Amino acid sequence: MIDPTSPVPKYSQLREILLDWIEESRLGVDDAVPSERELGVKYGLSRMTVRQTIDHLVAEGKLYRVPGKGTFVARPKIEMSLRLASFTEDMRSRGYVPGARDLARRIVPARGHLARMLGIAPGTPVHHIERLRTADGEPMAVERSNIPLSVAPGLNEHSLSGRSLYQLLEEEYGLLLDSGEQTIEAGICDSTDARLLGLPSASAVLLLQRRSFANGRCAELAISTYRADRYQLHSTLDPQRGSA
Ligand code: 16G
Repeated sequence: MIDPTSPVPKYSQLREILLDWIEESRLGVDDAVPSERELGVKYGLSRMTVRQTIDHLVAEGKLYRVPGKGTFVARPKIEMSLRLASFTEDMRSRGYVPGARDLARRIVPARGHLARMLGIAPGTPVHHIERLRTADGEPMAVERSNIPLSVAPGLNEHSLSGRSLYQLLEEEYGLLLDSGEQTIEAGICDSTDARLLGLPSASAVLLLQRRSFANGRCAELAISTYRADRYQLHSTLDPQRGSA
């Protein structure tokens, strides 16, 4: 029930109620949330207050709207792995069937930025591989990998459709990635990635840039676009102790 005497704003109280329904499984994924009018009547709230709560939950990705149909409970987001795992391993460990659709494969000379990031001389040839990554057939990310030709000569002759790149690098080239670094930032997807990911244009995405190394040598620079409506980041935090 809403407590009108509470210092907690009414829209926050309604938010707590709706989140309880979701977390206690009274409302499951894709279940319809009662209409704004029904919620207003049930809790004695104005339509505007109810809308404010629903708008926030939609913006957070907890609910989604279907025009003309109503508001529904969204799927929980996937926690983005912060390990040096392949997409295939990561998806399998979560019970999804990983997939990859080849979008482009070419060999290009690395220009300034790319060459610097890979630690190679400008003009050195690299494999450029673009793939759409899927989980249970649903588009999740567009990945653009750059791998120096010298790291994996002949890689372009191997099909990557439905195959793990990391597994291929290990099996064919004995390449074991042993360290990596990654930057993650918020972004807006361009029209190409929006179309590939099946998102409305200019949707929010997570932009990832990962460098992976084997024996101290950079083996891959991957620039990826991940759906922000399906991924979230989670980390544990240690207290900062003993520093000046
Ligand atoms: C991850 C890596 C990507 C790598 C891919 C290999 C990020 C941002 N990307 O998705 O760099 O190419 O795994 O996956 O983490 P695969 O072995 O399943 O092809």
